[in-house]
Amino acid sequence: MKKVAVIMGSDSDLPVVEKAITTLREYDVPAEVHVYSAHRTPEQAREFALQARKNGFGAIICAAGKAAHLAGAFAANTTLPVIGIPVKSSTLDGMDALLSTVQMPAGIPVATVAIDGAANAALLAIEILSVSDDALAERLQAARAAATEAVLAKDAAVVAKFNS
Ligand code: RP5
Repeated sequence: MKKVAVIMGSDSDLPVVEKAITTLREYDVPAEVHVYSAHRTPEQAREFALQARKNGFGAIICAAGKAAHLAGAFAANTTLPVIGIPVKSSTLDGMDALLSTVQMPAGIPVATVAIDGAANAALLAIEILSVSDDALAERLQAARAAATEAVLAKDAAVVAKFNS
């Protein structure tokens, strides 16, 4: 199976990023985690992105806050799918990171999830890998079915309490 890279701009992003790591582990998807910064370690970030496909990665998750150029910098140096997590780490509540991550110029896409949306970033990476992995696709489908059952049980509880 291809690996997923989980990159964060600072270790201060880890409380948010951990949810992506645990989600990938729930699906037994191999992940490699790093702190690389578009601004503080641009050479290391570039080198990792340039080598990522050759090194067996199938998707790259990049989490960063403030002037969040990490996902865009990775996308500039690879044609692997790059998923951006804007992190709420400033006085602007993550809007700065959201706009910095999502507003990419045509030709260099970044699939941006919600502010602090680490679980969805991991699930999107898993969905990308599942295109060529039927077992992974089945596990995703089973999780969706379980989530549907959970909501229907909650509906039944409120119906019983308020509608009878
Ligand atoms: C961004 O600046 C990082 O991704 C982090 O969200 C933010 C603050 O970084 P630290 O100053 O806590 O290292 O580059």
